[in-house]
Amino acid sequence: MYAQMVKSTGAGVKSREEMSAEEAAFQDRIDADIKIEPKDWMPEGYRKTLIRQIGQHAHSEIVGQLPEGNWITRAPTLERKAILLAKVQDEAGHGLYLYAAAETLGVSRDELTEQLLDGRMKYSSIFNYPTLNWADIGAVGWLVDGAAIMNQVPLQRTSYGPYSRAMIRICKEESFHQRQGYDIMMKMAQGTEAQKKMAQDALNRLWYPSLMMFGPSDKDSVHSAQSMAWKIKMDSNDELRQKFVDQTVPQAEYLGLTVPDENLKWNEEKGGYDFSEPDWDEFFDVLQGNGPCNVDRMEKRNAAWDNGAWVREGLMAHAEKRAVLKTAAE
Ligand code: FAQ
Repeated sequence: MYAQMVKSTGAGVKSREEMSAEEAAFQDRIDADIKIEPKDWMPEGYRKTLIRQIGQHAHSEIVGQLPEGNWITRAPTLERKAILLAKVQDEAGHGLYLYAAAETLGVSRDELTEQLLDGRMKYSSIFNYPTLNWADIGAVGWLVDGAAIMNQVPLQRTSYGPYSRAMIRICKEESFHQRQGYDIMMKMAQGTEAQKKMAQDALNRLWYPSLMMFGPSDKDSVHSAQSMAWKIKMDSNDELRQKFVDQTVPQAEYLGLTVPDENLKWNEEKGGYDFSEPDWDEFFDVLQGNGPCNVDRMEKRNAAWDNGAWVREGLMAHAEKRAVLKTAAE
């Protein structure tokens, strides 16, 4: 029922000769790094790809509140609670900027939400994993926000103006999120033996799901070629995953924690680490709705939508009343 069953169909990238005059002019603007704005002409595929990616991204921010929201009432100190509350609120804000960016492409927030709730749209696989102990909240900030930033910093230069501008603000906030996560990990890693064990356990469980956030390996990424030609994506999935590993391994070493990968090794020649691929069968299984928390996440989102119906209806009735009064006054 809650499978994220949108089927991927990777179409080939058109050569210059195959493009219409409008498409060629559009590609020239992209190549010259001129931003595309909502009222500009754009190929239908560009519009659809943006709606899919921005919508998925917005849904990830909203569903992504659930694993951390789970710990607001159980944060170990008042200060940690206030920080976590602020972070979770930021994620809601990110969702709203992104839905607003998607709306400029002609799709409403309600339509996107309905597609999430009935399984036609995806959200990031990472949020189908549980947060079992307080160190997981540290690991989410450090690894999940860390992976999110790695992906989103280049997206500040993405070709679609409203998406690019939303990313600039989101990235600033994500940096704070990443640091608060690393700060929790520092405290845990320097704490008692039991706390250090919790930190290592969190890293063990969240390492590979974090690597999966960058998407399938390049050979299986159906959208990358076209999305990169349109500068909707700036780097390939594998390029970003490599950068994330290279940045994160020294941070784990500084914490005195061990990345759970026997094959992890510095490769002098490539100037980066060799590392084990995540289990891609598990990744695709999670996308099919079979992760540890898929059902729970979607039940919570459906309940929130249903329970909020009276607020939406009240706001609509109020807006209609105001419109009638305004017309009468004119
Ligand atoms: N999970 O051809 P590609 C965050 C799907 S924000 C689920 O490579 P693409 C903040 C993909 O949609 C995290 N599905 O696809 C936060 C496609 O299926 P479709 C979200 C995935 O789009 C932190 C199929 O696989 N960030 O965490 C995933 O070119 C803490 C084939 O894949 C963004 O969304 C996945 N991990 O590249 C919040 C960033 N990976 O649609 C709270 C923007 C792939 O054809 C707490 N998005 N798929 O049915 C992107 O950069 C891209 O969309 C990728 C995927 C890189 C995610």
